[in-house]
Formats: sequence, C-alpha cells, structure tokens
Amino acid sequence: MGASQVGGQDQAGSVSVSVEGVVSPHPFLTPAEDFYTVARGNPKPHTLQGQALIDARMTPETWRLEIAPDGFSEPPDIKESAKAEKSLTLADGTALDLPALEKLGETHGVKYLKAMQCLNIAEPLGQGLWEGVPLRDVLRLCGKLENVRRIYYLGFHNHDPKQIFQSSVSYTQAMETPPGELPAFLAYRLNGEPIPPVRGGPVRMIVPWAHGFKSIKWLQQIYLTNDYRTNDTYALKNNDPESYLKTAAYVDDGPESSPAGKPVTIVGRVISGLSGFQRLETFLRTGLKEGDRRLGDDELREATWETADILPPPNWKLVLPEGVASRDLLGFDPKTGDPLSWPTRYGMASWVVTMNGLKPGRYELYARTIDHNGDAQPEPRPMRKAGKNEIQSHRFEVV
Ligand SMILES: Nc1nc2c(c(=O)[nH]1)N[C@H]1C(S)=C(S)[C@@H](COP(=O)(O)O)O[C@H]1N2
Ligand SMILES: [Mo]
Repeated sequence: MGASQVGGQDQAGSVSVSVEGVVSPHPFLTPAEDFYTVARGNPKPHTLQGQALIDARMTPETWRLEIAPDGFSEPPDIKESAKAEKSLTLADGTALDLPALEKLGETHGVKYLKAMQCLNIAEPLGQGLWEGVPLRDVLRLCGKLENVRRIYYLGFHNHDPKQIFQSSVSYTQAMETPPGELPAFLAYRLNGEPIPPVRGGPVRMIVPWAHGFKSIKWLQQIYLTNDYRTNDTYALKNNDPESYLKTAAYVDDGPESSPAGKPVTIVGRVISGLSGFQRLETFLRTGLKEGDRRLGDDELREATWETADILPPPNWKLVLPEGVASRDLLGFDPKTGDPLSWPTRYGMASWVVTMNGLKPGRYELYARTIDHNGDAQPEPRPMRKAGKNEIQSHRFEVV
C-alpha cells in the first residue's frame, strides 16, 4: 500500500481534511507573530518596551539607518579602504529615516514571497510577503563608490560589541539581480503590515537566496568595506556563509497512533532552493518493530519512492493582503498573475498525503525532494554546515 494524495484545499489555500484531529495546516502566509524566532541578544531586542524601544531606535519614528565606509585596510594585501562620495550618518543628521525609505519605495519598491529558513534548524521558520526597497537603490544614495568589495550590515545589539550579529553580501550581489532571481532588499512591510519588532522591524534586510542569517533584523548600520572576506557572524560559528537555501521537503509531527479503518493523513512542506523544485517523493516503510532505527541515506537511496503532489497555488485574492495583486509580486507573470514557478523561487508550499486501508502495525513515512537537476535530497549538498536537509520522516502506529 503506497501513499496517495488528497486534494483537500479550501479556497484560502490552507489544508482542510476532515479527519479527526490529524491535520495541522500551515497558512500560506505565516502571521508575523507565528514565525519560529531565532534571535541573539540579552535582552533580545524585540522584547524591549516603551522608552527602551525608543532609545534603541526600534520604533517607526526613531528608526535610522547609517551607511558609511568602514575605514578598514590591511596592508600589504588591502592597501586602501573603501570610499563613498556620500555617507549617511547620525552624527551629521543624514542617516536615512523610515519616511525617506518608504518614499524610495514609491518608485523602486519590490514585493515577493520568501520562506525563512535557518541553516541550523530542521524546520522552516515561516513564509512571508515581504515589501521594501532593493539594497542597490539604497546604496545609490551614497553616490560614487570606490574599493567596495563587500557590503556588511548589522542590527541593534544593545550597544554591546559582543552581541553584534552581522552579515554581508558582495558588491555584485547587492547591485545586480540575474533574470528570474530576486534582489536583496530592505523590508519595511510583512504580509501587508509594518514589520513588528519580533520579526525584525521597523526595517529588516531580506536576502532571498540565503538562509536566515543574512536577513538581519532591526537593521541600523550598513558598512562598505574593501575586506574581501565574508565577515558574517555565522561564518565564525562553523557555517558556510555563502550557502544558498536548499531544495528540501519537511515532514510535520503528525499523529503517533491511528485507529485501523481510518485514513492516516500526514502534512509537510517543501522549499524551492537554489537548484529549484522538480517533484516531491514519499516512501512508506512498513513492518517496523518498536525500537527500529531510522533508515540511513544509503538505505533510503534504494527505497521505493513514489511521486506525490504538493498543494497547488492558492487563490491569491484570498491569501494576499488587501490591495496587493499577485501580478505585482516578483516571480509572478505581470499579465496573468500566475507564479513563474511552483513553489515560487525561494518560496514554500505544503503537501498532504493520505493513506487508506493500512493494516495494524508500525509505519514510517519519509519525504524527499528531487531538484531541477534530478538530484534527490539530501544531495546535492548533504553537508550540514551548508544548511540542514536530512530526509525527514514521521513514525506512526495503526492500532
Ligand atoms: N539582528 C539580528 N538579526 C538576525 C538574527 C539575530 O540574532 N539578530 N538571527 C538571524 C538568524 S540566524 C535567523 S535564522 C533569522 C531568523 O528570522 P526570524 O526570527 O524572523 O524567523 O534571523 C536572522 N537575523
Ligand atoms: Mo539561523
């Protein structure tokens, strides 16, 4: 008995399977407060209240962004430091404020969907509709740049150098976007609303192709540097700072036990990473005994996998915020409003698998993705420090 598909999807794009207590649907857009939060700091900046939030410049009125060369040189290799025609600083009153950023957004604004995923966590953090101004258009405020090889940026960190969480992109990545790709940008709206402190507001960097560590929250400073090295906080923690999101399937924690004669429904998600998404596959392992270990990659490669559907695009009118049409989003056809790929580039979709007629016994459902190059998860980048993408499974018993 294999895994078969159910189509149950209500108009809002969430899963609706009417089987007692089995399905925990994921809304297409994760509400701002429901993302899994990954935040450093003591106190964590998003927990600040009242005057402390104002003093941290984390309110829409007090938020400011400084952009300046960092003055770094390291002779003989790095002889000269980065130069900018203009710097934006708090000291001389030129730092960018939110109304000025939003004004820039009137002519240069972009919107797109992005799945947020941590390199070190085996579960997507959420998916948002992010809105803001490409980093390149913000950098243009600084006029002519010289000897700038990387752009690095950091958020509010309680004025304590030990708490700095910073990341970087190369000058080229900031300035150019290949066709079909999405630009790095400074986001000030999430799901049609201002970004709350818990999600990194008022302004957060969003780097679409990367794991979460490039998407710095409570953004306050951008430094232009001639240091060619990735000076990311994550680089110092044994992570690959140039890793891209991986194409991967995720399996929810479903029911552990199910009465015989009732269908068993398992829900999960897929993220379309750097190498794109071709299809989802599932493998139902039968005849398990209590205490059996999970299958390893070598055994799973030889398993009998079956193609399974992911849920189709939702009704955009129902999932997007008021006043936002799908044709306005990057990654969508501006005429038809249909997504150019599914899931969208660096986006996420759900899947639901329902199994009928399972005999009493122990089972394990595994799910994996096949990317556009035909590579099956956890290939082509099984190394954990480039992002977790182990094949996930859910174990259950039919009684
Ligand atoms: N300023 C700041 N930005 C940050 C972090 C942080 O600790 N401080 N954590 C990063 C990491 S490691 C991840 S995975 C994402 C998580 O984003 P989320 O909390 O909105 O889900 O934020 C990133 N941005
Ligand atoms: Mo992370």
